[in-house]
Parts: sequence; structure tokens; C-alpha cells
Amino acid sequence: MSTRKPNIILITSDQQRADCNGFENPDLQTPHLDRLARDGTRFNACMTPNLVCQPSRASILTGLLPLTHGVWDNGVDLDPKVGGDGFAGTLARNGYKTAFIGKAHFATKATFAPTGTPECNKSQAKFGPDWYGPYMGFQYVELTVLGHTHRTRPMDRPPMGHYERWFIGRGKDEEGYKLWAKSTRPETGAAQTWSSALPVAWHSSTWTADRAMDLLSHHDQDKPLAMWVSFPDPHHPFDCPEPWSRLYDPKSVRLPAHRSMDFERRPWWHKAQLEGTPQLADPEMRKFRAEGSRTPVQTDAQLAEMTANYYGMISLIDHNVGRILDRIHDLGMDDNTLIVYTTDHGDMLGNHGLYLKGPTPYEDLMRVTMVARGPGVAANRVVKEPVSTLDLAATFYDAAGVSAPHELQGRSLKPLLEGKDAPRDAAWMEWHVHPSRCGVGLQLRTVRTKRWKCTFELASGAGEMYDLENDPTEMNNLFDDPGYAKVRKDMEDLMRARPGKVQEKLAEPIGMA
Ligand SMILES: [Ca+2]
Repeated sequence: MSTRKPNIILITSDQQRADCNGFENPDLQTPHLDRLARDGTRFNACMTPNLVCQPSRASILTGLLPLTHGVWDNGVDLDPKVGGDGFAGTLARNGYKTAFIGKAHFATKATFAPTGTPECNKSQAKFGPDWYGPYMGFQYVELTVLGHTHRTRPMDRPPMGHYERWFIGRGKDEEGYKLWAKSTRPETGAAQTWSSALPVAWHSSTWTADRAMDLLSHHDQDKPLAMWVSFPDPHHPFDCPEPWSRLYDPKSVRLPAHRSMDFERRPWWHKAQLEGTPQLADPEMRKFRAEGSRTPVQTDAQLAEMTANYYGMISLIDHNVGRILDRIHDLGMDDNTLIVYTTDHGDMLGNHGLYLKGPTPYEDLMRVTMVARGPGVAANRVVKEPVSTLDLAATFYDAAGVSAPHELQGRSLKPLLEGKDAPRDAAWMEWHVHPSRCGVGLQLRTVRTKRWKCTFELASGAGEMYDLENDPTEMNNLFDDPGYAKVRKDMEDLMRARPGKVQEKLAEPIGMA
């Protein structure tokens, strides 16, 4: 057994529901994630500490909750000092080579003014073709910045991000862009959905795996490697390319049993967030935000088309995870590599009549896939304790035998990964929703135990509480039920027992997302 520090490979997707993998849902084909689950440990109550990209990703990197690292909503940048003390910077200072491939979103892309970060679409000039990091503790980076190309938004010129530069640099960008926007099948009018004609070889999922595999092959194995490989899919638009768009027949996709809006049983903001006007001065951005957070009600056929494409995007990611796993195996790195697969948040996918994401902390959004395999990790085990992607930084330090640079709010998963009995009380979600998002300002705090989930909106005092053991689909809101006052009080105490300090003064947003 090697005494060397283990390699750490974190693989993430973007917006992948916890039940959208083969081991939780036989409708999906993810043989490589299934392989990880069979050879390792998976978590069936892993929570994300926020329901959108930027705060969640900053928490994965830093091991801090959003109101502590300061990224309290999309449109707020992670302070490079705080990011630099995340797991990448800390491992780099302890002898690791650190690398990032894919979608970072540690900083805002669509900003009101240039911010000087490599992800800001008004600061490209600073980051030319020779730039490969460092960034937020990662010594080497190759980014996809555009991420989720919409048909209506052409690529920025000059291109920003390594994927975009590669896409355009091949000299077939106009052709590629047209194919991307084109559909290979008649469209049903499903929101943000089409079967893209983009060749899969030009797709960001392929590129992300290619770059990660190349980096693995050229890595000097005398040094431990910590790499975050971040696929930008299956985030909307649901533009799955062939042949993956044909893997799932919309006619046989199962839809959620309860797919109509049910605001009468929900706290006020569920409805208000769909009716408010995003408070943004820029009319272009206001329109984009309003459309982005409002998806028209889908017919069953449209929802099935959307779902089939979403599943296809996940199977394409899985295929590329398989390629990375094979490369790790071929390089003889299996025995000394901890691999974790997770995502930043889920997608409503039509449940409760809602789509994409928003300030509705259902399990659809808050519960995420997490599976790990590596030295000492128990095989074929399912952990049911409420854990969090917040726990990853602490877990990596534990695996590497290094100390955290400051107190963390996540806890190492190592005992659970080793098959030990290590009960957890609760996982937290927190989100100060800015009125620029959907016209309502919210201070959401959610606490999730094995059995209960309770959300408090601190400004209005409203909330929602569900008994997940007897009501797993979250239909009966018990928040104001006098029969459950004691449970609610206990949950409030747990919510207030949130570890660490909340930043007193939160930064103003500098853009949208
Ligand atoms: Ca995301």
C-alpha cells in the first residue's frame, strides 16, 4: 500500500437531479456512474447548500456556507482570497498539483461592468490564448465560460474560455454554430429543448473529458493530483446532440405524478417568484432574467421531450465519465485515487408544475447525486445520513492528511466512506434571493434532517415543513400545523445552530449570473 497522498478527482455536472442516474432510476442509462456506485459508496440524502450555481460551487470549493463565503446568490463573485483558501489552494500548498477543467462559475459572467476575472464577458482581453491559470487555487485551468449556448445568443468575440477558443479556432465555427442551433427532429415547442445537430465530437461534454484525459496522461505521477472536472450539462437549454438525443423515446418517458402548480398549499413566495418583475435597470438583462426564471406551462408531450433530452445529456456525460475512469485505470492510478461524482443542484423537471430552478427548496433541487470510490472507500454501500456537498473540502483534507486553513462548516465524509457508523444531525441550505432574480427578495434558510425538512423565510416569518418519511413527495406543508409546533421549534433551533459566522455585510451583485 502506497504511503503517498492520494490523487483526488472531483467530477461534477450542472443541474442533475439526485434521481437521474441508473442506480436510483431504472429509466436512465448511466453504466459508468453505476460502476462507481457499485465499487464505492453513494449518498442518498446529499444536499446542496444552495439551489443555484455560484453559491453552491463556492461552497464545494471552500467548505463554507454561502452566507459565510459571501456568494449569497448568482451575480456575486467569490472573493479570490476566500477562493484561494479553498481545497485547491490548500492542497497546492501541501504538495499537490491542482487543475480545473470545464465550467467554474466562481465569478459572474454577465456583469454590469468589467470585473477583471477570467469568467467576466467584459474582461476577455486580459485572458488571451496563453492564459491557463492560476485561478482560485487551481494552478492550471481550462475553462468553458459560455457554458450553455442559447440559440439566440451567439458566442462572444473574441472568444472567452478555452473550449470556446477551441470551438472557434478549428475554423468551422460558423458551421458548428448553425448545427448547434439546428434540430435533427421535428420540434414539439418544448421550452429550451431541441435535438441538436452539433456533432458530438464538438460538444462541451466531449471536450471536457478529452482535456481531463490529456491532463491525466501528462501528469507526473510523482506528485499527487487534485483535479476538478466540471461538465456544463445537463443544464438547460436541453440541446442534446445525436445519437444521445435518440437514446430515450419521449413516448416512454415517465412524467412526475403531480405536475400541476399547487400554490394553495405553499408559502407565499412560491407564487410571487413567478409573478414579480425582476428588479434590474438594464432592460435587456431584465428581459433575459424574466424569461430565464419563467418557463411556460408545458404539455405532457413537451415535458416528455424536455425530459428525454435531459436524460440524453446525462447519458452523454456518463459516457465521458467512463472515458475518464478508463484513463485513470489505464494509467495505473486506480489504487491511489479518490474519485467523487456530484453536481451543484437539481432541476424541477415538471414536478409541482415547476421547471428548471428557483427559490423552492424541494428535494428536486436540493438533493443531489454524490458517489465516491477510492482507497479505503467501502464498496456497494448506500449512506442515508443527511450530508452535503459542503463536506467535500473537509473530506479532501482528511484524505490528503492536511489541515484546513480555517474552520470549515462541512465535515469530513471519511468515516462514512469507510463504512463506519457516523450519524449526522442535519444539512443546511441558505439563500438570500436578490430582487433582481424574480422581483422578490427572500432570506431562505432550510434545514434538512433524515426525516424532516423545514424552510424559514426570515424576512416574512413564513415557511414550509415536510415529513419526508411519510410524505416523500412534499405534498403536505406542516409549517403552520399546531400539531407539529414542537417539530418546527426543533427545526428552528437546528437552523439557528448553523455552524460558523454569517457575514454581516453582504456584497452587492455585480451582474446576473
Ligand atoms: Ca448550476
